[in-house]
Amino acid sequence: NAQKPKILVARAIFPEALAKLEESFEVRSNQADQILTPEELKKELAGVVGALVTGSERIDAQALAQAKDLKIVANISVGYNNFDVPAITTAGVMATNTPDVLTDTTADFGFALLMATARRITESEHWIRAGKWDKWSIVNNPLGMDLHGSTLGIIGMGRIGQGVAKRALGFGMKVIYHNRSRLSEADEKACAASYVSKEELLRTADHVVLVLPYSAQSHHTIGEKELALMKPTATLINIARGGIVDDLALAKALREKTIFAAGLDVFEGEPSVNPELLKLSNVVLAPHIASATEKTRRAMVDLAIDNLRAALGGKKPPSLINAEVFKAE
Ligand code: 8YV
Repeated sequence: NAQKPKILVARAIFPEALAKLEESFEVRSNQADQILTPEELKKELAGVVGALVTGSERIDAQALAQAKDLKIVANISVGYNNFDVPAITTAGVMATNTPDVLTDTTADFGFALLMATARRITESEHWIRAGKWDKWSIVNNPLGMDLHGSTLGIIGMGRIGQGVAKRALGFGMKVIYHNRSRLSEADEKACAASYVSKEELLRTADHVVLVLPYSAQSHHTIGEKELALMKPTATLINIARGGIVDDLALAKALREKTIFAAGLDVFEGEPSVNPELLKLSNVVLAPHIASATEKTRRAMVDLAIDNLRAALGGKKPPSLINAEVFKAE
């Protein structure tokens, strides 16, 4: 139907969601799921009025150069460091993300990594599979670190950080946090969390969880200097973004056991993982799956589609990032 507006779905989505979109739109879909090159992305964006994208697609002036009809770019992701927001705004395009729907699922995964890392779960499994488990032993089996009774340090205290803090209460952990701005007294109370400087957090926390957005300012928030402040018994969990941690410096700290272990869901240059990290047993690796449950990934796709439909229907998208672009019709 030539009358239907054209949209781009840059990556594979659930078939039912795609089928529903096809009722209202002429869809350029990519169920093969290969990541478009910048050149392909630029071509695909030319001539569509809306696009569903993910963190893997960089949306900047170059990508938008020929996108004369584009009204909305809807990220299927809460983090939007793949967006050059000023460039998108200059192009008069609405930008949206998917907050809230993934908060609890991602906070749960923070705890999955905390547990797996502190209690050496994946390392233990590899040990069994390698046929190394020949007897129960008091001292010669993998010994981990406790979560209960320990101090949890959270860097980045947005929705997900607060979700991690609330879970920590159930584990009997003391929670300290660092954030660009302090939480309100009521929010601090709800999380039973105390604000500290980044240095104090790194010095005193037994487990450090990173949940801050990636930006030029947060690049290498954890590098050699910061790792040196941490306790040799401490663990580091990254469910934020690759680039927040200097992975090479982290590999060195893990190798030299200046920290106990790390749990990583995100990596600098992912899906490549620094080979130095791959050599180590005291690191738990996950392929960027903190939001990956059936229910939540569907909710993220649905919210991105709600944003797209709202924008193309002249309504304000529910999670609009650049409100200045929206003009009520
Ligand atoms: C996304 C994420 O799956 O929401 C985020 O910020 O990191 C993940 O939930 C990923 O960014 C792909 O878009």
